[in-house]
Amino acid sequence: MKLSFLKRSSLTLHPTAQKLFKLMSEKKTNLCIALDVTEQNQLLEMADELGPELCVLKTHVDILKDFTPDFGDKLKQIAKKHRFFIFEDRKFADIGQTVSLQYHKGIYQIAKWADIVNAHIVPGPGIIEGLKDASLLLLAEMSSAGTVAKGTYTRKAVLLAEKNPKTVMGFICLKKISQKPGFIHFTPGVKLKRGKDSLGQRYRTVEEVLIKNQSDIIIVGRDITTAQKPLKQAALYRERAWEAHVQAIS
Ligand code: 5BU
Repeated sequence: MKLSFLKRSSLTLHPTAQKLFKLMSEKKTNLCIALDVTEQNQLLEMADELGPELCVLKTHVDILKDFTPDFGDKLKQIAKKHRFFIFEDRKFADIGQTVSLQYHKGIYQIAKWADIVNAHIVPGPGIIEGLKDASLLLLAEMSSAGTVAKGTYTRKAVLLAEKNPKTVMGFICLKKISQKPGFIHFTPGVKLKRGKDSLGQRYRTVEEVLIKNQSDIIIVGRDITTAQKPLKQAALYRERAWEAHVQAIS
């Protein structure tokens, strides 16, 4: 089934998924940028510069060396200005009680500023219960070489998502893994050319991910953030990804 993002917004029970599908459709972007920088101001400046190009901005708040409690509010203001969602790639992986505390409490207070978070399914369904007030992506597959998240494990993630459509809005995966159109597929490990880094990351191309593998959103980090002109590079990825999406559903 080849459906537009707009059509799919009416086929999900998840309010954040509905809004994200609509946003992608209106803003014409299915690009998520991973801003893996270690200084808050650099992150906020890049978010402001690249914001017009993306639908989702992905953070790893625990790599910031100068985090201050106003970070979330500042990022939220930029997200509102440019209309994008904030995805904290926290990869929760503990029992329900602990992940609930990690999501709401501690230094980062993730629940206050992140629209989307993700979780491993290793602990079983309790992790979804513990994060039931979050908008959750399940890690069904990973881009790294030798990942054990495959086969039965991936299928289990899909089953868990389908049982919890009001909490789970989609997946981190390498390809389309659920036939239910309400779930959004996010794929990391994307570059303009296939390849790998020196620490196990594997890259597929934009077209491979969106056309051949039928994913929805590409997550791109260093190839944009370390480019000489990040905005120009982001615009290029945005264009390639949107063209690939249009081709995939036509
Ligand atoms: P890169 O610079 O494009 O390689 O960054 C990829 C980002 O996506 C980085 O923040 C990773 O933590 C994140 N990522 C990933 O690369 N692969 C995965 O399977 C998952 C997350 Br889950």
